[in-house]
Amino acid sequence: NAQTQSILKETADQKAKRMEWWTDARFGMFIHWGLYAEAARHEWVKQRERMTTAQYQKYFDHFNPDEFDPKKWAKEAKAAGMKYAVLTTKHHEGFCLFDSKYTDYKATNTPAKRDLVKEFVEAFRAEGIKIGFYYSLIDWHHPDFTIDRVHPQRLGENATEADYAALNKGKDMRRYREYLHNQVKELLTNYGKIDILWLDFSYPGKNGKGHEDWGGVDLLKMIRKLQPGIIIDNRLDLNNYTDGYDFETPEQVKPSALQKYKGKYWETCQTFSGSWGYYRDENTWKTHRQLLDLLITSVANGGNLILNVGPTARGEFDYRANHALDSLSYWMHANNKSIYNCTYPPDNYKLPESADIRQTYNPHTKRLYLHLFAYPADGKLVLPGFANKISYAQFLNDASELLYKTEGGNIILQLPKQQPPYAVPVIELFLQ
Ligand code: JFZ
Repeated sequence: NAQTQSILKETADQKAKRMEWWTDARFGMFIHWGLYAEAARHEWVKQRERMTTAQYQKYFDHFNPDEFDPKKWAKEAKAAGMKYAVLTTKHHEGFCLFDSKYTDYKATNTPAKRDLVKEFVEAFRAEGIKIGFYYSLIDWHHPDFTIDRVHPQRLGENATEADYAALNKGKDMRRYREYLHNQVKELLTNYGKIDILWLDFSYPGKNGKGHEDWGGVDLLKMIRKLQPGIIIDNRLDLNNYTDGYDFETPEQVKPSALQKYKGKYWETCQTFSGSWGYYRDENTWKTHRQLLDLLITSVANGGNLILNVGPTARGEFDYRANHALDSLSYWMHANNKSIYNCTYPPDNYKLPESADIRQTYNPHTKRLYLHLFAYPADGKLVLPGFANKISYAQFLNDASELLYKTEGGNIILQLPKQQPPYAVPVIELFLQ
């Protein structure tokens, strides 16, 4: 898929400048919140269980998040070291957390009676956290959005073309397209400066939807015009344009799969437990160490991590999410210098590939960070070929000196017997 056409005229340097705060930030919070939090069994519940809009109505009628206080969310995001936050203003279910004039299917008409997006924006901005909007291109509520065979859950595997034709009779995607453009315009007009737009998602091809269905080129032009500095994900299906998006979005991949994105702008989106919306009975929560691994390995490959929280229907983070965020905040408080403004090191500072050490590098300060996923039992850490490359070594968490000697072309660091009290200790090397 050659990228040939261009929508904006922007040089690589101009783009780098526009992206700078985002690449420096490295760590963000995703928030998936909507009516599906009440079902508490996946954000795709309407589709998975083939519920009609009438059957889904009970969640709208009962949406009453009595504990919603985004100031608390913002404080937790900040404590964990997250520099930006992206909220689902509308997910595939079509429910709008914001007060849109183009629909009645919105939070202000539920018992919540508030514009939840507005409160989110104010609370996070007050903490100095950059603001992102997730907006679903897919809409299972809008009367003109046609249902496609690529999502066969809606009608079941055995549904025929005629079944789909009957389901979609009278629907007009042109009207949906207008609605989509109008709502994106509202979001980018009524809430001040918006830093990120996360559109989701396209599934082009026969029986699918792509940029032509969304009016993608015009949409992108409008977005850039309304918010010139905004950073946009790659799910609008404008991959054939040099500037049809700003960053790639590897989703729920393993740390070992992140290497192939090196050199691009990218952000891996990850959940705590598997689903994005709150899922009460899910028992597949990642360990705190796995979360740290995702963060460190993202930066070690030159990318960002956006970690998702699915608040409950009462508007709170689940205690397991709180616990994980606490654990990350403890580590980040002591070690965030190896994350912010960092990327992978230049080739001449690369250690041999190892499962036990992940390296990051700050090109501004020229410091190299070694993340120890295994602590050497004898305290000896050999850095092959590092003779004359470093001038000082310390632990990052407490700036305590690490003694070393040169042997042959190698540096041998002598670490204390006792591992510092962090799941992944970090060594900071001052390069010569
Ligand atoms: C989408 C949503 O369906 C999901 O609910 C969540 O919001 C997530 C962040 O995004 O899921 C996708 C979208 C695209 C791919 C995979 C899952 N993809 O391109 O592989």
